[in-house]
Amino acid sequence: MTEYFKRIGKIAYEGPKSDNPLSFKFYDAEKKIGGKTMADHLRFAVAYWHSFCGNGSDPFGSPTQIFPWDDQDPMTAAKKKADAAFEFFTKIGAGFYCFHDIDAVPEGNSVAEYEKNLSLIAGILKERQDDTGVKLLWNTANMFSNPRYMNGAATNPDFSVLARAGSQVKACLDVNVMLGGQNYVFWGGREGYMTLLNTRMKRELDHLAQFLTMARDYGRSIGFTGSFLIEPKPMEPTKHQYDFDAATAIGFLRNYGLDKDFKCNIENNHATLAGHSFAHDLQVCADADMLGSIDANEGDAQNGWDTDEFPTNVYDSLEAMLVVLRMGGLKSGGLNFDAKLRRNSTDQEDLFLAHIGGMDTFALALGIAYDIIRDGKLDAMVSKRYSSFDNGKGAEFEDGKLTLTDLRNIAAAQGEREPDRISGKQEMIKNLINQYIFGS
Ligand code: XLS
Ligand code: NI
Ligand code: NI
Repeated sequence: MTEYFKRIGKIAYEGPKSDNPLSFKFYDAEKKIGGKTMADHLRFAVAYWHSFCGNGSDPFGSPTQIFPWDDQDPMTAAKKKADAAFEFFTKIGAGFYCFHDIDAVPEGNSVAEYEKNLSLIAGILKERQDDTGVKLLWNTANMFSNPRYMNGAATNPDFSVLARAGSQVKACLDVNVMLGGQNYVFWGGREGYMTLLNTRMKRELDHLAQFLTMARDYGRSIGFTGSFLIEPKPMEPTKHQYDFDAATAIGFLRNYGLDKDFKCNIENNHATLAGHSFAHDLQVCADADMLGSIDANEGDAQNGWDTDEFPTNVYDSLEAMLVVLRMGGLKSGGLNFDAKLRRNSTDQEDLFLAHIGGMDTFALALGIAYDIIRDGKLDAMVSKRYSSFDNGKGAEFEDGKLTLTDLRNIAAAQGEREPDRISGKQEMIKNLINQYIFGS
């Protein structure tokens, strides 16, 4: 088989003192943290689209990347790309991957041709999965790039476009089951509106829910047992997207009775675009038992769009891992790098360096988060803040045993005495976190 990443071998753990840029400094796949290997905690997944399709073009310039698997014939290119992808997954040591239908195959000129292309390449992906042990974390249908989706897919005001979207989801679910996919994702890039003046919002949301219900029913009927995942994002490309943030998506799913089968796939840079932190959206999901998986990337503080950079921010990743560990781990989700190389990162090794950086960052974050939780100092400080609800009248309030009049009487019994001012200890807590990060 052709080797595409020629001068690069399997990336090994060499420790923090290594001078070799093509080695892990912190990610030691088999090292156990709290009885579980780092690989099992972190469940890294490579994104087919950014890694093997992202050609570096932007609104101001043409492609900058040269892919050795490119070919005049699109199906030959798709086959070579699949081989290159699995070579990469194996060399970087990621246990999972994710893809959109049209990342992997040419769309063709009809539904029938699309289905044929998809099932042919899926057969190759299955063979490579079996050869390498790499698994499918999730797949999805790209229902945003083709011009037919310019007014939306499941929320398109034209039924024939909605039906076409349905044909893609059906084929993608078939492929998912065939590949043993653990989740199935919906990211609604065009499910929203550009102006309310031409939009019936309620009707579009009803359609979206109906469409998702049909996908759920079809998936379950062919043996898909994993989670369906909604990936919230507030905007871009559409001005306003219906899955604005985690809280909005969860409310929508509950409203339409979809919350038993659907969870969220949370992306760092989407949460920040919605005006939240990454940890905020993760915590909203964890509290609702709706955190399915994570698109791990980071944005740029100066930019108002989805820059999809590889994560190197240990602090953000640490806050994310605190949420993940406290909810008992990622379960069947994973950490997918929905992150791309910069336009001017054009050396072949750059794709490796980017993933190494992201994996090392989350490995560091995992270790620190584990220590913080095990030591219990932070938790003790936070628990103390709420201790007035642990017994006495506070506990009666939590148990629903008090009335508003009771609250009045309890407050009145204090006479002129104001409640104590109790410090939130934010400075102490942040200093403590820095001690964990930099103190060892
Ligand atoms: C775009 C999204 C996309 C999804 C998959 O902003 O993050 O890449 O993850 O369609
Ligand atoms: Ni994104
Ligand atoms: Ni994403």
